[in-house]
Amino acid sequence: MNPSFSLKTIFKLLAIFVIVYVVFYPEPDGNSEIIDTKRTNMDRLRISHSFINNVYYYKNSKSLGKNAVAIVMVTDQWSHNMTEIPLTIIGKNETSKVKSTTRSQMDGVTTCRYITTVALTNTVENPESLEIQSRNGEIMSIPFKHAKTTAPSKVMICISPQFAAEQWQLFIMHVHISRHFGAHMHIYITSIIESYFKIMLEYEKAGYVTIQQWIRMKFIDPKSDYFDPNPHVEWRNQAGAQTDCLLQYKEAVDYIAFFDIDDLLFPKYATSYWEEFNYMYSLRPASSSLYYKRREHEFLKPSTLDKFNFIEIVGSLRSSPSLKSGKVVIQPEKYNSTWIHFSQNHSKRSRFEIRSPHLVHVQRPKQQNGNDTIKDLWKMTFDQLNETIREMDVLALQLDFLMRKNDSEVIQEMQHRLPDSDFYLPIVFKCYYDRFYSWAFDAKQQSDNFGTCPNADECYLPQRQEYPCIHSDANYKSGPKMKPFSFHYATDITWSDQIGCYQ
Ligand SMILES: *[C@@H]1O[C@H](CO)[C@@H](O)[C@H](O)[C@H]1NC(C)=O
Ligand SMILES: *[C@@H]1O[C@H](CO)[C@@H](O)[C@H](O)[C@H]1NC(C)=O
Ligand SMILES: *[C@@H]1O[C@H](CO)[C@@H](O)[C@H](O)[C@H]1NC(C)=O
Ligand SMILES: *[C@@H]1O[C@H](CO)[C@@H](O)[C@H](O)[C@H]1NC(C)=O
Ligand SMILES: *[C@@H]1O[C@H](CO)[C@@H](O)[C@H](O)[C@H]1NC(C)=O
Ligand SMILES: *[C@@H]1O[C@H](CO)[C@@H](O)[C@H](O)[C@H]1NC(C)=O
Ligand SMILES: CC(=O)N[C@H]1CO[C@H](CO)[C@@H](O)[C@@H]1O
Repeated sequence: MNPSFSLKTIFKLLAIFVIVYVVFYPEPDGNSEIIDTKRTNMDRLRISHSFINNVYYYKNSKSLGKNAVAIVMVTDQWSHNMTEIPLTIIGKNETSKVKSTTRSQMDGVTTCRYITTVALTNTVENPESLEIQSRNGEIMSIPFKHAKTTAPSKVMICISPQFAAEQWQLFIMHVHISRHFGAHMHIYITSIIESYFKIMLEYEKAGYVTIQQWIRMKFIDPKSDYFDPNPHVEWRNQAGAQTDCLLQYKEAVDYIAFFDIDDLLFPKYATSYWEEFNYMYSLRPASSSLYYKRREHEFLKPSTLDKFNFIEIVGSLRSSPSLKSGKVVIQPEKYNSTWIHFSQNHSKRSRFEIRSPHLVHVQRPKQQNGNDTIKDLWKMTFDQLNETIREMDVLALQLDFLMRKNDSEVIQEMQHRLPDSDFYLPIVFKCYYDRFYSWAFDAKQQSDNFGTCPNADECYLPQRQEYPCIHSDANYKSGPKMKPFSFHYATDITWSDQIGCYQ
């Protein structure tokens, strides 16, 4: 045997082994959070993480078909683009098993790593389980709910998530206006002052509002490197909450409005929202949405419930000449997802922009107690009220408010524990201003945050002994290591009085 030949062979084999090892041995995917406080790291990860907010099953959907499934989640769009990569869903019932693929759409900005995503498919009838199967063969079971088939009203107003919520005045105003014009309010809460929360629960009992927890997203067992979604999604995933509201009421109502708590709409052509929206759609039936621009307003915010009076509040309203980007009212069969202002899956031309009325945007109240520092930060001018609010409606609102208060011992008891001046508003407003409003609306383009993901998750919120807070809480689950998307979700969602007033 020639020893040099066998040595050569050994070297060849070694070289082949090294090449095979380099090509096929999986690069480790880590297991840790990548910290990116500047929110500018655009690295692509081998695995995109995704947090599932909710999964809905529709036995019969006008727009999604029979046995439809809608998954609403946030996905890391910079690592993998879910609109280009279908997911495989396995639905099982007693007798059948159906494997289908999804079609996804995203709604949000490309400047944030995580984006609201809806994946749609059709599956077995009456599924007992739903699973996602990944390209690497891993299977994960996902919890699902039946979408609603009935609702308290034909018009739903979905209110984006509230955190460190203290402006009970805005809630009382909005919830009575919503009720008076025939809508039901669905509100998402992350954290809220306890006394305010107890009053909100009274309105829920009386059938004015439905309250739902909006939780923080968490990857409890990520199994590969990840970015925390909370600081890397647009405004606490507000678009996700609005999309969740759309998907749960999709088959149950005629109209859905995606508003903030400070976006008030007074109908102008009819006495109820339902008739007003019917009328608007009759003018342009093919519209994807009714688009109401927002007009800034200031008003005198009462410091106590005793001083709360719709006649005085409306009397103090003053309008700004400027109009800001608006909010939409939609027919749910025409929408599968939405963003904060409208769905980006519809052309601008398809939106019916309503010339009048506008939303009465009450972001800038003046206080009876306390100073108004937010007004110095971002200055605006106000003149006499330039929106139509009927006196008859204002009187009815005041009467309904008095009756509600008179009817509820809890409201009477809690009213003395409500905060009489703003504490969190100036802190949150300053934080939002620095992170976003300054460069987006107030021409301060030298901001360090120019063009970055609109998010204020890292803003510091002090806590106060005298005003305890209720916060959403949950347990979390992570699926196996799935490629290219790994999924996480929450279970046992509840309220906690142990967390405090945080985002
Ligand atoms: C919503 O999804 C359904 C089912 O995939 C589709 O037929 C419909 O066109 C979608 N609508 C919009 C507005 O994207
Ligand atoms: C994802 O893919 C869609 C469809 O191809 C495209 O419109 C969108 O810009 C892509 N998003 C990103 C972040 O690349
Ligand atoms: C299971 O799904 C199949 C296919 O959708 C359907 O034909 C069957 O009726 C379903 N079984 C039950 C018990 O709903
Ligand atoms: C305004 O009130 C806030 C909190 O109530 C306080 O921290 C701040 O110093 C006050 N500012 C002025 C100018 O009085
Ligand atoms: C009131 O609004 C109308 C249009 O909606 C505008 O033409 C008019 O100038 C406004 N008046 C004032 C005083 O701002
Ligand atoms: C308030 O409630 C009391 C009894 O509960 C009733 O007698 C009174 O008429 C009510 N007042 C109003 C304004 O509804
Ligand atoms: C304008 C727009 O983005 N339209 C898209 C809406 O979603 C459907 C289905 O995903 C696409 O086919 C459209 O191009």
